[in-house]
Amino acid sequence: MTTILKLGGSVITDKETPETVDDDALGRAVDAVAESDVSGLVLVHGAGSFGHHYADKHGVTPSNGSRDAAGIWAIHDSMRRLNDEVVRRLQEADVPALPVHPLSVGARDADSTLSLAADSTATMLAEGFVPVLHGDVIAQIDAGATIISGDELVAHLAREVDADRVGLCSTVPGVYDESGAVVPRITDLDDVADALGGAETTDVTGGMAAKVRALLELGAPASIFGPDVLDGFLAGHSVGTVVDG
Ligand code: IP8
Repeated sequence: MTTILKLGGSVITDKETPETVDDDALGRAVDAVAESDVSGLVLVHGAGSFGHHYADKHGVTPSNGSRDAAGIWAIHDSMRRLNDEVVRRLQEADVPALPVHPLSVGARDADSTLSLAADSTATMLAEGFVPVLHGDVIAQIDAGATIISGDELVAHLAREVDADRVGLCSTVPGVYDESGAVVPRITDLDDVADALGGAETTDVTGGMAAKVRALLELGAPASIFGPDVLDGFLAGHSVGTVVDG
């Protein structure tokens, strides 16, 4: 059984203050992982108040690359420092966490298709470690380096490691319907197209609609939920919104 869990950047950092870990929130997430008996866990975390600031400063996005090595390193370095902290806290709680830095093990080709040396993550998993990846910069053919988000890593890894379950722990408790209630299950984008602003507009507006569309194509059930039910997700319960195409 393999589970991929993404901890959103805004869950584990203080978004208002640059480069600040939300110690309490990270501590609660670490405790939930440490106290669960989930085996075969891959963790991915986002940037929060770390990488985005440097990505903006150096004008690097998922589609706009840069060849400025110092700028690319500044973005990566901030994410590596956040990752160091996440891995350190997990290890302190006796979780056998090890870092995997996408910049060092992956690349995109000219049409943006991602390849990751998934051997690294898969071998760590097979050996009983908990690989911890993060949103990062990544070299891209003909573009220098571009941003790779945690969500994109989750979608890629779900196929590479043949995940059985995927969880996205974010600051919202799930996908809301038009009345503001959390939708328990989505099997088709049409189920929530009205609430999300219409399927046609999703690529432009991004946000939750783009997330749901990507999750519908995963081939594994994916849950979107808030931090207060992370322990329930890790215990195998249905929490938040389950997206299952
Ligand atoms: O927070 C963004 O990852 P995300 C990564 O998962 C960088 O979107 C470096 C800005």
